[in-house]
Amino acid sequence: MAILPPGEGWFHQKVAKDEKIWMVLAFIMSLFLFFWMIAWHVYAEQNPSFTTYRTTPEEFYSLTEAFINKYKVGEENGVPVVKPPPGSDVFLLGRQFRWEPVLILKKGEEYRFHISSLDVLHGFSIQPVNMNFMVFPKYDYVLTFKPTSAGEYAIVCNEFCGIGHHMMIGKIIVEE
Ligand SMILES: [Cu+2]
Repeated sequence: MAILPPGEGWFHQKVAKDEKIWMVLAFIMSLFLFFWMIAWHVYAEQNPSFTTYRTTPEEFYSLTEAFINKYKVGEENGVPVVKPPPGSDVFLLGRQFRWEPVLILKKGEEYRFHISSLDVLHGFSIQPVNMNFMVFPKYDYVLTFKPTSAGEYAIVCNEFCGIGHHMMIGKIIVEE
């Protein structure tokens, strides 16, 4: 409720000229932002197209475990290091507070990534290329991934997920 009620017949009063100008400006601005919302997806290459499927933390965990056991080549600070063959399905799991496994990929080859969370919402961010995806529990986030330059990339979590959030750093190694 307003402090003072508006005067009689306010609904039928004419809109003032400056108010009309602001309405038009706001409309143009929202169209401009709406256009960039779509264009940014294409030009910025930071949020690639993906599909999501329903899963459960248990199911995704067992799929990741099977994937790790199949292609494991070593371990780094207690995190398994996995080298899947080009073209294969790759499982990457986010949980409080780590990403697993560490992946070794081949430059210029395509992989089908599956990303999900075991517990809460995490943010998947590859640095320094700055690609960002949201990682939800119960959703299998699937996208085609093709590394185009060799090197070591860090995966940081960019959604605050708890007390150890700042330590949640994973790794992708791209070989020539
Ligand atoms: Cu996190």
